[in-house]
Amino acid sequence: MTTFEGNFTDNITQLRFAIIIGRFNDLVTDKLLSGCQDCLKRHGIDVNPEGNQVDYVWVPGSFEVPMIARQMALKGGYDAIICLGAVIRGQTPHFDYVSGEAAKNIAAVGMQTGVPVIFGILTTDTMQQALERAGIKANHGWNYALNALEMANLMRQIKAN
Ligand code: INI
Repeated sequence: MTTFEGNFTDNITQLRFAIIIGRFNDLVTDKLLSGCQDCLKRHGIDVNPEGNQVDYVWVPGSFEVPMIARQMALKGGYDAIICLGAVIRGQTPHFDYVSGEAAKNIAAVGMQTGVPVIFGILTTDTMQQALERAGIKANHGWNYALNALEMANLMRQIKAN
């Protein structure tokens, strides 16, 4: 029998990623993206938009992220798709609708297409909490990229064996 476990070294130059970023709260999502790119770069991925390893898609907000993630997954050729957004609670129930739909539909994209989709939508009560998770204390974007690398590698291993 076999133990499958993703690593961060195999086939690095062959991996391809799509990153979908919500522009809403871009003070936060810009930083998540930087963290993401930093991690990918340090693992040997060419993050240049003109290169052939990472494609970037900006959408209006987190609500639109899953639809484009699905489109990119169906287009084919990506080892993993990273979804970035920031939903910050306001005074209305809007937060619950946007964050709920984003989470549910991003999960559905992975399940329906078989392409690993990383849930990188921050959901916080305040802007301060979001910024803390986007670089002030830690940058969750870095971890989302690490998760994408691991899942991309794991998926290749499972398909090859
Ligand atoms: N989109 C976000 O990404 N974060 C939010 O906090 C947010 N709030 O609070 O409204 C938000 N709304 C926009 C939404 O994602 C859609 O772009 C919009 O509803 C149009 O479909």
